[in-house]
Amino acid sequence: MEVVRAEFITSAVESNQYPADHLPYVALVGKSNVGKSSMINTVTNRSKLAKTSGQPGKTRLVNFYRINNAFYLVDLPGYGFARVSQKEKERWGYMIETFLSSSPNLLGIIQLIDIRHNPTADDMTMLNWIEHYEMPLIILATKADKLGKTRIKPQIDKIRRKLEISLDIPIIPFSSKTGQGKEALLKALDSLLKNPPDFQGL
Ligand SMILES: Nc1nc2c(ncn2[C@@H]2O[C@H](COP(=O)(O)OP(=O)(O)OP(=O)(O)O)[C@@H](O)[C@H]2O)c(=O)[nH]1
Ligand SMILES: [Mg+2]
Repeated sequence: MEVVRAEFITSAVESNQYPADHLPYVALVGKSNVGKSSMINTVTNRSKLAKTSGQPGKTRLVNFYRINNAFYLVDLPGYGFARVSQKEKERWGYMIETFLSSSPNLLGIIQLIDIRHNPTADDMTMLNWIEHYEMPLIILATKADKLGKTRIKPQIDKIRRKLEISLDIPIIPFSSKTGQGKEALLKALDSLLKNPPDFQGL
């Protein structure tokens, strides 16, 4: 797939604020600061489409980006960010849960995990949820530029072991800095969109 058009459409809290055109959604989930918003900029070749920050907790709403007038990449607030109030955490949890439980056109999920770190308890909770609903999943191991080339494969193998996922779920080493993994991700998105699974949303 080539991204020829990418537009920010809207930010939402409640499901009645989501876009009304019924195009499929592919949602990005992961810890705060893992690189979700940066990934959107990288795959769309638009360095400032999604707001990013060195400080975790940048994305605070559910943001919809329409790609090629064909589907949405949905940027969700990150989980596991300790330095926000309990009230804010609950609000983010509410937005993520609302999104996941009221998106009949959710086609699949991209879960982002920092290639340098073991998956967190929150990553495991999210993965269990995704597996429970048999939701199609692509995993990106982000910030691959921060590891030497020879360390990438062993680290991917380690993450796969920790996640205990089957070999047919891809884990793509990815870097928003160098563009590594971008083609593999676009290919995985293509096959998700072209061969939508039986899964019909929740
Ligand atoms: N070296 C490197 N830095 C990255 C990469 N991706 C993201 N970053 C940096 O990591 C920081 C966080 O990136 P974001 O894209 O804002 O992360 P996020 O997951 O959207 O974070 P929240 O909105 O808080 O959930 C920024 O300083 C980015 O420049 C990458 O592939 N390589
Ligand atoms: Mg973000």
